[in-house]
Amino acid sequence: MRLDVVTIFPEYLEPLNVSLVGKARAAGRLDVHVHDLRDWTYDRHNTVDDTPYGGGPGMVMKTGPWGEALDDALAGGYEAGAHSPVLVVPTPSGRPFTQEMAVELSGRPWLVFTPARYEGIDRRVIDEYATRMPVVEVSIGDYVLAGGEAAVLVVTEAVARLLPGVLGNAESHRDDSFAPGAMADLLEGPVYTKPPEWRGRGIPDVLLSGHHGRIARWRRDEAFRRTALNRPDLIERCEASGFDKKDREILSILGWSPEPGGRFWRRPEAVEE
Ligand code: 6GU
Repeated sequence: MRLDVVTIFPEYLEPLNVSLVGKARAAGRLDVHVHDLRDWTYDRHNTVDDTPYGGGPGMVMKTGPWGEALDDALAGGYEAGAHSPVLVVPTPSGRPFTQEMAVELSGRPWLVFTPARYEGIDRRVIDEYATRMPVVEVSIGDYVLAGGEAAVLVVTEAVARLLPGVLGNAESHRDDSFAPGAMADLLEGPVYTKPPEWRGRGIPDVLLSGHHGRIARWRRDEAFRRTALNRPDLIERCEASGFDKKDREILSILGWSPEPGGRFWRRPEAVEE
């Protein structure tokens, strides 16, 4: 997979050299090209922004540098044999970034990121490239960052770990929270490793029992516990028909009841943890 990132803070993307993403690059699975937007400015101050038409606070990133930077980055990619780019535009006004989007993007050969600062990029730039390639505007959550670079790191890490051969073990993301299938729609429960006792704290007996059936059930119960506590919305949106008898038992203990519509709702008298 090829990645191009155009930014006014290339050094913000340094973490792409580290850890899993860095290894994916070293292994030749990821080909990353970071471009400094200011390389496409020609005035003494390397201006990339200007005041917004219609007035209002802040500054807007100018068409000129973005257009030339993207044209050159795209030309460079095509010359190197890349094809079928997707333009990924980080913005708090974008579609919420999900594991499903990460899976989709991980199947594409070429992602081009346009992290912006200030109030964002002149809309004509996005509209122009949308005539040439798919564009996805993504938000990584309901808060406002000072710029899109951190979002590029987030999206890249989520995508890179899904690339064949990067995580080493195809099983490793089958049980991911939010992965389609298996533990679908539940958060993962707690995990433990050696030593068996630490500061007077032991390991849940079941995990030392060697009884795979009971261990799987315990893990699923813990997943329900954590999901009910931290993400009740995930349980509310589940089809109750996907729950077995033991699932219903743990949900009842946690204060959830089946409702006629085929979902679960939380009884108001249920107390936290
Ligand atoms: Cl992608 N960019 C910015 N600036 N803020 C955000 C965001 C992106 N996602 C959530 N907040």
